[in-house]
Amino acid sequence: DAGIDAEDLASFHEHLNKSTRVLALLGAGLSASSGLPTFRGAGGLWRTHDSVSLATPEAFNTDSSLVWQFYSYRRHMALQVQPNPAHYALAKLARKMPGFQALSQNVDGLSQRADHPPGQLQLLHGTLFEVRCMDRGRCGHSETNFVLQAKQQSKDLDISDVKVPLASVKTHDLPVCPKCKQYLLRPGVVWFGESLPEQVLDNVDKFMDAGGVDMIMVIGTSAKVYPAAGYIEDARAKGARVCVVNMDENDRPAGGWKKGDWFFKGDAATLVPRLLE
Ligand code: BJW
Repeated sequence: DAGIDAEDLASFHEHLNKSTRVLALLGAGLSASSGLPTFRGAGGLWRTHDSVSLATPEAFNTDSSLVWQFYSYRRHMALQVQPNPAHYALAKLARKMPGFQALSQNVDGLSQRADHPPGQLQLLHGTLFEVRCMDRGRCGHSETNFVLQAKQQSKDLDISDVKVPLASVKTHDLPVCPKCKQYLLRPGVVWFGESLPEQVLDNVDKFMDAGGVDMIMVIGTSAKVYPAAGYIEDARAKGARVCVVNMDENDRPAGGWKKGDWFFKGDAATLVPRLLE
């Protein structure tokens, strides 16, 4: 049985069955088998651009047209694909265990579409399907929006392919805030150097302060981005055992492996439902 050692699986199940307070830190690898690319490693390039370098306020300020086309493409792709069995298994665990919280770094909306209870899903890095005014301080407009695209962008072209020419979208054709009618709209995601949503940070802090943590599952994330990755150590400090599900054994938690950790190597979409069945 690829990726699953029978003894590890048995000891994981035994521990899960005794657990009442469980966290899952989710990353792009969870949605990989749905067909969405990850950030780092193979597939982390969008055209010639490193996806991580487009996810910054500096990139937006320098080339808002390029960054809007990147996000329009990602919004479109995320709506095209379907949640996979891992999203559904996590949603099911949430319904069964009130003390389960998923801390998702993903912005693709797939956990929501798998009916993960919203109160048990903390969107650490926001969502592609909220857009908000660049003028956060004064205007502050934000809205849920599934249809907005950068103008002139054809949905039928695969603009992630560098051979497909990128339309030249002028800044004045980019989506403008409908409230102040002055500043551009931007995707409601968290870029490097920006704070995570305050309410989300509060929710996680409250969970951590409410008692011990039995286990943290670390699923499909390189665990390199903070503060998200720091929740692994925070959970350990609360007594949690760590279970990593990843294609790559080198993507281990900062601080390395500890006694009692589990590592299940392989595709999250296959492994997570087996672990949670
Ligand atoms: C599979 C699989 C399959 C593949 N099955 N597995 C402390 C120390 C050092 C730096 C900092 C620090 N605290 C803060 C910072 C600065 C910075 C940071 O962390 N930098 C580090 C990179 C060094 N953090 C921030 O700026 C954060 N803000 C903040 O802290 O504010 C306060 C502050 C500011 C400045 C200084 C100090 C404090 C904000 C971070 C925002 C991250 N935003 C992004 C973009 C979101 C929008 C968008 O989607 O475009 O979030 S970056 C990108 O990385 C995205 C992801 O959510 C995030 C994590 O990536 P993830 O999910 O782990 O993906 P990958 O690709 O890295 O990994 C995929 C994994 O899946 C791999 O392991 C594969 O093997 C695996 N895999 N297929 C299972 N089928």
